[in-house]
Amino acid sequence: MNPSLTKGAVAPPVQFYPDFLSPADNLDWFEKSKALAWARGELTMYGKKIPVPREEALFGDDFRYEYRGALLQAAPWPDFLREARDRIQALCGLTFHFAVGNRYVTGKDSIGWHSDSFPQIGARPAVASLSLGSTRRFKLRHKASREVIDYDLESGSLLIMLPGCQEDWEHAVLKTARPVGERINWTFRPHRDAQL
Ligand SMILES: O=C(O)CCC(=O)C(=O)O
Repeated sequence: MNPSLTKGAVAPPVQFYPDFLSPADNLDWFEKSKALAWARGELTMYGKKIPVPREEALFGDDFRYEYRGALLQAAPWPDFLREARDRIQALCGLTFHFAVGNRYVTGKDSIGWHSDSFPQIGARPAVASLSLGSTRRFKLRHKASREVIDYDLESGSLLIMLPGCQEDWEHAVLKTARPVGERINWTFRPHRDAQL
């Protein structure tokens, strides 16, 4: 079911394109994504270092990005990812300068509740999310009403979180006990310094 909107709920400020990619690009870009360099970082919880429950990658224009407390230089765009960025920009008229990749190898990989609100992506950013591989459930939760809306993000789907979404909503892809295959998600984001 896509999306699960309860009667009377507030609709989140998103645009959803379930079939953004053709089946051919879908498969090709998933394989190309898998072949990139991925890293499973560490985070500190209650003073203990634990592996991040997903693999990550960072590509983009020539800027430095603050990422989990470190200032990183994004690797240059692979051709297919730049093309994805260009196609998304042409579709929605918004501008994106870098992409964060999340690779969920099994259902144990996840990303907890959060909003993408870092000073570097500017005020009221739009964030575009392209999914490849296995379907996972993407959850949006309104910060005030706690209303939760689910999107099952299939391969080739594009969900654009419009300005206001990060301010009023959180999102997550939670662990699942269901047997699921690998999934890769790219979130395309603006960079404040490009807008100066
Ligand atoms: O994998 C997803 O669909 C969500 C990724 C995400 O929440 C993020 O990159 O901030």
